[in-house]
Amino acid sequence: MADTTGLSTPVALVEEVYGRYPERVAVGRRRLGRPLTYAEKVLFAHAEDPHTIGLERGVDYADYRPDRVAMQDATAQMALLQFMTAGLPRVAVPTTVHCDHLIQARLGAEIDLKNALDANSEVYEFLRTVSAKYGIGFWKPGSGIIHQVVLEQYAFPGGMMLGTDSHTPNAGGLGMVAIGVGGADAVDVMAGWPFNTKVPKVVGVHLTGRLSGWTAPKDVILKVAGILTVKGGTGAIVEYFGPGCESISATGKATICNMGAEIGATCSMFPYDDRSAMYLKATEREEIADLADEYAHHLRIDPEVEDDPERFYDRVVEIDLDQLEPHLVGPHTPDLDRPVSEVRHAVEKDGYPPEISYALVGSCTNSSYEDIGRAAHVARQAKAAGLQVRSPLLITPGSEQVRATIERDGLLDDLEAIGASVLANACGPCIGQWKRDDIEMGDRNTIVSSYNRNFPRRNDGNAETLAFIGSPETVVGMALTGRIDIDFVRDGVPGPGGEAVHLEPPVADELPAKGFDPGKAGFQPPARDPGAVDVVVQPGSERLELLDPFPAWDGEDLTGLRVLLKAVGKCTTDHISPAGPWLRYRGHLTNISQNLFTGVSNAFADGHGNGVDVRDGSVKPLPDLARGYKEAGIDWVAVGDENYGEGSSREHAAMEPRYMGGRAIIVRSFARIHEANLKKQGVLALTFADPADYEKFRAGDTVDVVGLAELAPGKPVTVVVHHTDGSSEEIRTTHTMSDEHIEWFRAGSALNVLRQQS
Ligand code: MIC
Ligand code: SF4
Repeated sequence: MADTTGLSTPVALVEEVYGRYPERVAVGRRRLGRPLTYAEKVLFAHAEDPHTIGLERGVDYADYRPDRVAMQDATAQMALLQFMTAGLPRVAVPTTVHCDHLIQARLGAEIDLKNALDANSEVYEFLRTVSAKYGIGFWKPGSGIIHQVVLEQYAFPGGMMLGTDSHTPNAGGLGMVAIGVGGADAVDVMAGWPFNTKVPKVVGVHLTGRLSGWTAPKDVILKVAGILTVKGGTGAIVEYFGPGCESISATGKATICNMGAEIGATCSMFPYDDRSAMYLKATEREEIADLADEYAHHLRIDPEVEDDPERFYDRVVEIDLDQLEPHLVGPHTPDLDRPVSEVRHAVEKDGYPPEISYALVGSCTNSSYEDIGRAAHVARQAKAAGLQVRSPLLITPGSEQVRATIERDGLLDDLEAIGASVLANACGPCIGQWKRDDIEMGDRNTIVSSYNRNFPRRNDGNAETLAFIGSPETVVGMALTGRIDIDFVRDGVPGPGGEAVHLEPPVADELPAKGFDPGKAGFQPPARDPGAVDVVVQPGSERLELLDPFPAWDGEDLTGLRVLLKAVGKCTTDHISPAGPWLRYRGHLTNISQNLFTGVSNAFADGHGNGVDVRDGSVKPLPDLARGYKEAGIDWVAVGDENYGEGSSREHAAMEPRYMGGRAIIVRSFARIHEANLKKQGVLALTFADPADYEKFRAGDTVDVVGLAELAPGKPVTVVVHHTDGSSEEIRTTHTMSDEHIEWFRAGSALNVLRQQS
């Protein structure tokens, strides 16, 4: 066990997993009576029991045994606070913690990292000591963004992992089923329990042609997002197949899988191929590549599926890479896509400010050696033509290894030579950890990034910043023109004397010819003597707080609940529990609850984050209103629209409502991770049987949720809405609770059940 939390996934573990494939795949084919998709093979190989596991996609719940868990610092705090209360001596599966989210971008890599170390020392020390004590590998601040580090060190074809971050599917670039979850799901697996989830549907994306020219892997997922929309992947694994796959590098595939989070997919994945083998070798995992070669026929779809995909996938999307153009999506949602060549029409039609105030390259999605190499190739050409960026350009390398290597190979110099600045190897502006001094709040402005999310306020806290997303080379091209409405590919970049400079399509090595330079060591293995490690949570700390169990259900129907809010339009986790400055309180439930619903637009009150106190009609910030109700012993519900809880895996968006007296969230539809998180925390996650019933909720209503003694899987739940005029209406809602989930509701939370049993 001891070596399982080292710098890579041990070959013995990979061998053990592959050893299961022949028999498990045969069982799967026999039970389903048909050939298998690649995702199904990986799932059968990781099923708790392949002989009895439910088979019906999108319907049955099933238990799986993931090979690994990874957590980033902003979610690990709450996950580990929960794990600690389970009273176990160490984690049951290889687990790592990565410090990446808490570093604020402001003045450049070195100084920002130093400031983060000062500002977050208490939290880092907590994570370091908990990791040391419980057998967890710890990656220090500055070592890189979780998903990039996982891809470089731990991901392997045909494996399965969980990560407490929605972009965990990045590891699908190496053929892994890598699923983003809330902390409580990760805690189950760390405690030795299986991961319970709905058997996913499988969407096939058939790639033909070859990527070439200015078209990048990012454009594949931007296109897919446009086709499937932010809801289209919900409950599904998106599996790429077809001859086009081999034209994409392993890190390019990771980009595509990473951003599959934006269409709500459970995860995305590519089959194992030569490009995966090259990447494994370049990252010093030759033995894993050799093993994968041996099992290669299992690490891809069955040929019959490839020949007749419509029969075996729930949906098939066709993309011809030869026809694919560079895309730009946004603002405000990642599925508003159009080719770069058409952006000028969108600017004319929708009045987006065409000048770019900032251009940003990096994030876990697009910060590989190849990404930076292609961006640097554009920069070299620009420099040769006497160009400098017309908009400030910020670069965040994905990992210390990428940073050290691009520095050694001169790629950073190329970018700096046209005016780019380099930030720390961390999330930075992608998660609102960005201190901008160039605009005032409320200033309308346009930014372009190679990131993955673009919800309002996401990057700089300003709702008037319009964020567009494209590939790294598109972002650099646009930084050179300084405008989104110039098609730099066709029309060129205005040169110093006004003439158009035509840039060649970017070309770069996908892997460093001289090998990776690991840079500064950032890994701390678990302690040899865990008993000697003290984990400190200071009483009175504003950053960390030990958790009190949520109260168990009292066996009564929930009656007289207030409607705290009715969310209008998009309600992502960034609306429910914003990040940015609030990342400071991710380990302190009481303090972070002060941000509850502050980004939501509520049908009952103007502005953002306001609600009406029905006791006196006053308008208050929603967190204050919720707290006021809580203190008065008044429980409440929240009502939401489609895809409620889209976005992040942060379980704070479920724990905060629970902690503040929210008993049920009633919506038109949920995003997967958020629904799972609500159930884990003992909140009733209810969906309108008739979506039109959303309209029935009015200001001042009270709500009863009845028949709870008979709560059962598949059985609708009745909600009674009492209006202020004395009338009432009955509404039918559905839920996806299994017997186990109902047990969590009764016990008060999943953690309470774990505590009772361990
Ligand atoms: C994000 O991109 O929103 C985050 C920050 O990485 C989150 C996790 C978090 O909120 O801590 C995610 O995507 O899961
Ligand atoms: Fe970090 Fe942004 Fe990636 Fe989330 S999406 S892990 S905040 S870089």
